[in-house]
Amino acid sequence: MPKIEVCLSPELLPLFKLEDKIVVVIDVLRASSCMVTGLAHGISEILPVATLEESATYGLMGYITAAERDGMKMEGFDLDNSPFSYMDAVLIGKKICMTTTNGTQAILMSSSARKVVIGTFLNLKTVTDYLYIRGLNVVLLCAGWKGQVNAEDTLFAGAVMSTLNNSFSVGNDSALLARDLFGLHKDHMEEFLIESSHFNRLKRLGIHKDIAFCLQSSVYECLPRLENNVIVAQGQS
Ligand code: 3SL
Repeated sequence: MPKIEVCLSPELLPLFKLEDKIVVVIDVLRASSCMVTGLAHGISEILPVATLEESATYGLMGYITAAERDGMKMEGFDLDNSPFSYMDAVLIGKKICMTTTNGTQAILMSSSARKVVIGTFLNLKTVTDYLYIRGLNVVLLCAGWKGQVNAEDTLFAGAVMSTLNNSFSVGNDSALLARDLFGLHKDHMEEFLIESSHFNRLKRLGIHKDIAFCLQSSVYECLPRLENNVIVAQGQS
C-alpha cells in the first residue's frame, strides 16, 4: 500500500526523500488557492519565482506579475494574492509570474519530486482522485508561514488523509496529527481558524472574504501541476 507523509513546514523538507514521490504543495491561504482559481478561469500558466526582482524581470518580458509579501500586494506589480483577482477575464490566456511569501517558495523547494501538484480545498476531489489513481507514495507539503506550522494547511493535509484513509497508509506522525485535526474541525473550519495567526493577519488587512472562499470544498476540477518549472492546468472546470 502506498503511504502519505505530511511535512508541516518547508523547514522540515530536507528530512524527506522526494525523488520517487508525488508532492502536493499546500498554501490554502492563499497562494495555492489563487493558482487553482486562476488556471480554472483560463490563465494559461503560472511561473513561480523566489524574488521580487525576478518577477519584475519577467514583467519586462511580457508576463503579468503577481507579488505578495506579508499578505500585501507589492507596489509596481500587477496582481495581489486574492483568488478573486485571478478570476478576471482579462487574464484569460495570459502568463503570470508569481512570487509570494511562502507558497511559491515551497513549490520551488519541491522540484526534485517525481511530480509536483497544487492542492487546496477548492480542488480537493480532483487532487485526491489523482493521488488514488497514481497510487504512488505522497508527501503533502504545507507551506506554513515563514517556517512556522500553520493551522489551515495542516487542516487541508488532514482532509486529503481522511479522504484517502483506506487506500494509503499513514506515513508519519504529522499525517496522523493532520488527519485527526481535520476530523475534529471539518464541520466548523472557519470557526476553528478564528484564533489562527494567518486568519488574523488577513482580517487585519481587511481580506476576510478570501478565507471563506478558500475554504469551499471541490469547487474546481483543475489540477495545477509543475511542468518544466511552470505551473499548468491538467483539466479545467
Ligand atoms: O505566503 C503566501 O504564499 C501567501 O499565500 C500569503 S497571503 O495569503 O497572501 O498572505
